[in-house]
Amino acid sequence: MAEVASTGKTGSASSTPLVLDAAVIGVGVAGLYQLYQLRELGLNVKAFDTATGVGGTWYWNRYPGAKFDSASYIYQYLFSEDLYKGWSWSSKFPEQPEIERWMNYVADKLDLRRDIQFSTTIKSAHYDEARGRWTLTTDSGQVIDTQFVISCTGMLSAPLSNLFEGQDTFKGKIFHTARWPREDVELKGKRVGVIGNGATGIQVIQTIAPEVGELKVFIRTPQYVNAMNNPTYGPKEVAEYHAKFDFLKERLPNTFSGFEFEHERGAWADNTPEERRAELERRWENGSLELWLASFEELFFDQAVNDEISEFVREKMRERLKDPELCDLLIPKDYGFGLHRVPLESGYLETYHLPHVSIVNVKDNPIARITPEGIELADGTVHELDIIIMATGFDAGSGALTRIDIRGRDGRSLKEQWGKEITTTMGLQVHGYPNLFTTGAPLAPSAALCNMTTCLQQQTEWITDCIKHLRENDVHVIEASREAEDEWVRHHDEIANATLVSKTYSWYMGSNIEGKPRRLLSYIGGVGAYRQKCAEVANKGYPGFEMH
Ligand code: NA7
Repeated sequence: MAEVASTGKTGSASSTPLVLDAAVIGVGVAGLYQLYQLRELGLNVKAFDTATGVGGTWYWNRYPGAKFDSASYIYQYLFSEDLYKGWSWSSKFPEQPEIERWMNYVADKLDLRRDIQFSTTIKSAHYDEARGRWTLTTDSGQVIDTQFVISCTGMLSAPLSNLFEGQDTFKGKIFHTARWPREDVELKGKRVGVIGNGATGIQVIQTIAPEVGELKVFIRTPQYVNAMNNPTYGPKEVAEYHAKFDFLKERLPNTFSGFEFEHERGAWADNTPEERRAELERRWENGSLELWLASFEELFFDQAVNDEISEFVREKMRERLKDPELCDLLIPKDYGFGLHRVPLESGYLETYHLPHVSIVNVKDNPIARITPEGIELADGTVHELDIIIMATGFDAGSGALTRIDIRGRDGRSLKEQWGKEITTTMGLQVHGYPNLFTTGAPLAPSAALCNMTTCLQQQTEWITDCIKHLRENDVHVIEASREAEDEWVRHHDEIANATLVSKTYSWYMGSNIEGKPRRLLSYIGGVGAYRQKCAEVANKGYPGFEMH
């Protein structure tokens, strides 16, 4: 095992490199568990994170109203019953501070902090083919020499925070939701503008509306929503879900979406209209992502079925919105339910009944720039504001990796490559980048259509098993072959292109960023099916991966 030459954060590029077996980038859900597993395996491993604390997504997304859309009791690690049962949630969908506390609990319980270097951004990662090792450089010039790199950088961690001309001229304050400050932001009585009404915008809007003086919501694309049912949990409920530990451990990795629920009614055509309606009502009433991810599979690929379910949701939204003008602005017409990420909400629609809340429709009259006073639209109208909240989303999937200067064999650049076409092998490796493993990456099930903890546990476990295999067989380098990658991309595309999701504008397809190559970023063949395919590769000794 390699020696650790330097454990501290060092200040200059010329200092002795920190020599590791494995470097984990990011200490969110994936990174914490990956660090733990590789340490258990006996590797000399360290994790690095830009943040000052653990949590990843749950460290950065501390905006007002940030909370789970996955049930808390399935958003946990299932490898340790002790770890699972040592934590109790206060509700089904708790808020960010509680989630961040949970991640700190995990880090402490597994004694992970001694191997985490915080306040450290990995700026570059270059592969040296002769040595079969990577050289990483941090923002402070520290150099890390490591055999393996495992990116646990998250699917949604590169915020689109610099979108508009003139942002730096604004006299008030601008915040992107994923960079919300740790200290309190005074919103009381302020004129606030929110740009974006995705899952994030909706949580912000419904939370801050009662507090602010005036709220203008800049909407380009309306969203289907599903009302959240968020019961609180006391000792009785906690005991009930703790008792399901074995069931959940078995169930979650094998469902379509990594959630507890599953499509149960069979084919749409095999149900009578009454049965379909009853199923939709039942899933709707559950107030979770069930209606979307576990009603009828045809929702994702059969236009007629999607039309009918979309109309069901529109009807529900109309009942609550009442006002025809609001219905026109807030109910989607030109794409189907479930083809974007479906946000859960609590009183979001009713927010627009408040007299100080209004919608600025920026579909045909887009935001042109930010001025010192506020937001200026294409027609010259200026909306004067004190605070602008950008709930404008992320460079999803690829952005977390392309912002690092990653160079593989022959100096090839991942950023340049993915600027032309985004490909991976099962979302776990990229051909041309030996000994680099990726989690939450494109072409694997991830945030879009998966309970993240389910998928990230499975991916990090696969990587750990793979590294164990390499060590046991005295193999130093592993790289996905060109053929294996092509084959995976073909399989991924075949499933993706048969869905309606791939025909719809959204970040799922990379369409929220001009010039980003289009491809469904998440594998949509199902979490259970993906897990089986990954297990098959491992069980057969990693065919399609070149080793030496
Ligand atoms: P999303 O879902 O990407 O939403 C971003 C929102 O910002 C969306 O409503 C966009 O409208 C809007 N947006 C982005 N750029 C602009 C401009 N230039 N003008 C007007 N509106 C704009 O990000 P979220 O953070 O809400 O959610 C990301 C994921 O996090 C979510 O799916 C969950 O998995 C958790 P558009 O739809 O592009 O017209």
